[in-house]
Amino acid sequence: MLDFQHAPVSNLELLDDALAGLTGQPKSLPCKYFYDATGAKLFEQICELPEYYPTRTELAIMAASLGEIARRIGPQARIVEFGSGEGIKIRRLLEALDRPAAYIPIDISAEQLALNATQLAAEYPYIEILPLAADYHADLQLPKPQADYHSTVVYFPGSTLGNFPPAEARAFLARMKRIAGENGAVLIGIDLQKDPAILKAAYNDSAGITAQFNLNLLARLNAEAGGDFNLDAFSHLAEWNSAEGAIEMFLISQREQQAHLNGQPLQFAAGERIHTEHSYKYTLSGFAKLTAEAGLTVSQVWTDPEELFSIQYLEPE
Ligand code: AVJ
Repeated sequence: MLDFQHAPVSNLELLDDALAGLTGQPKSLPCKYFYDATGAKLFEQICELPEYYPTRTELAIMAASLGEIARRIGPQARIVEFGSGEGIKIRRLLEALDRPAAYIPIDISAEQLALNATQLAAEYPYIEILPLAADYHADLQLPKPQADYHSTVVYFPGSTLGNFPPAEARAFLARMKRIAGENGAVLIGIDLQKDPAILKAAYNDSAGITAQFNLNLLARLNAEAGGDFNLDAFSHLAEWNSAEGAIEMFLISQREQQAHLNGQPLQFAAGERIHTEHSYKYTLSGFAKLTAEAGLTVSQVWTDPEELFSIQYLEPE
């Protein structure tokens, strides 16, 4: 048998997940693999695109409502964030809060986490920064701050929950509720349903950055999982699925072709799709229903004047 030229496999988990997704029907790849160093940079560029409204709208809502958000949270809160908090959002929040007791960023990438935590600790010497390197799907033992704390608030910005299908989103909300505890809360960014033309433009930008972001999955397979994908033979597609209430991204095979992963052949028909991402968009009532199913009540919603995006405060029932 012919052996194809490919880089050695350096990421076994990626190889396993990609083989499972690409030998299934329909084909798919997990969206968590978008964010290697190149993908993270491309996502930063996406956030700056004129068509991509979520990031700038969430920041504008924050800027307009920070005082109210801080009052809701109250003094001496322990803030837990899923993600490593490299961004502007956590800084705004920490600066607005009344004597925050601690900030606990949770991230699977220990290296990135340590880097960001060191940076934040230097900027906010009066806040205990207690990074926790963990997979946030596993059970977590949160670090205890030295300072007294009044409540625990789980912060999950960026509408990242939108990447989970409803059943997983519900389970994840229930998990956040458990972490927040009885007098705690969840502060979450949720993207809203709107004119599909606005949604489609946000995921099909004219500069083609989202296409590069999507195709980077194949570049990663080539670099880390022994792949030999021809990136020019796949194209980017993002569609609004109105039945699901989600933007869905795909990579489409431009012709009949074969690619390999670690020597294993994979066949693609002309026009065949690889599903790469769900980005669920909610109505305010739809999201309230979902949180209720997870035992959380929406106690306050902040939106922009056009109701493109929302920041929501959820408390245990
Ligand atoms: C990081 C999940 C919020 O779904 O809008 C951006 C990722 N994908 N463009 C989103 C993404 C394509 C983004 N989230």
